[in-house]
Amino acid sequence: MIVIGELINGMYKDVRKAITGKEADVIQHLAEDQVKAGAGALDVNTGPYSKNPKEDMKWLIECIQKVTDVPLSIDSTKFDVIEEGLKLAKNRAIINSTNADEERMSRIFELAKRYNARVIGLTMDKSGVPNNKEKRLEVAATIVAKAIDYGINVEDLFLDPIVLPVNVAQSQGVEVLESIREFKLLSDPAPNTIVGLSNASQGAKLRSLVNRTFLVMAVASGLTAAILDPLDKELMDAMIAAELILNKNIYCDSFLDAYRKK
Ligand code: THG
Repeated sequence: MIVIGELINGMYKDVRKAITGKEADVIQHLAEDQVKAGAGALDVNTGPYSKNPKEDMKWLIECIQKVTDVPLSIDSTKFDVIEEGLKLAKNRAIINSTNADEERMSRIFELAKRYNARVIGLTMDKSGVPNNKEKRLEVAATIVAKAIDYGINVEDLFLDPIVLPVNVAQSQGVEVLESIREFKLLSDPAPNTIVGLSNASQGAKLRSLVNRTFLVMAVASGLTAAILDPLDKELMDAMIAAELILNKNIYCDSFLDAYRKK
């Protein structure tokens, strides 16, 4: 599993405050702590309130890269913000994200080619997020075909079925899990699959429990990457144990420590 730490996001109050006040140490601690906890990449999102997202993206990436070289997932809807991130990223970046809109796919896949980046493809189009797995699969197939047209390797593509909050869209959990299973059949080699895990528990009371149960079920469905909170130790333990049960790691009594020392 590729774990992408979600905590450097202007959606969080402390991050928003750090961006406004240029408190580099806050961002750097978040970067270091997430990597120490097992994140193999970091999502970077200036948040919905940023007045100058391009400048804020630059500042965030410069802060982060002073303390770690892990790949960055450049999380923005704006092309100029994404390109700014791609220019600055030292390591092979992940563009987060395109959707199935023709115009957006063209521009994002061109950027991915130019900067040798990987790409997350959200399975949504102009009519929004599908409410069943059939439609998600249809949209995913469109993204895979377009990526191949642009010469992107499918191994560098991450299909995201879009997790919705369980408290308002309870029927969508099973559609997402079945989508993960079926996206893998779209090409050989299979595309990666990814979820923004914490979406599942937004507005719910027992957030951590909902997140880790969803993650285990998604891992069992073949999920290969997740944007999540790596500082949630029980969540990471559950993920490691799920991969153990799926025979991805050799059992020993101290399997949690052994995984973390990898
Ligand atoms: N897919 C992809 N990228 C994504 C998402 C996705 N990026 C953003 C998001 N979804 C994943 N990241 C988060 C980060 C935080 C939260 C949820 C998803 C979150 N934040 C608290 C909340 O809204 O309740 C903020 C609380 C606070 O202010 O402290 O839950 O799906 N490709």
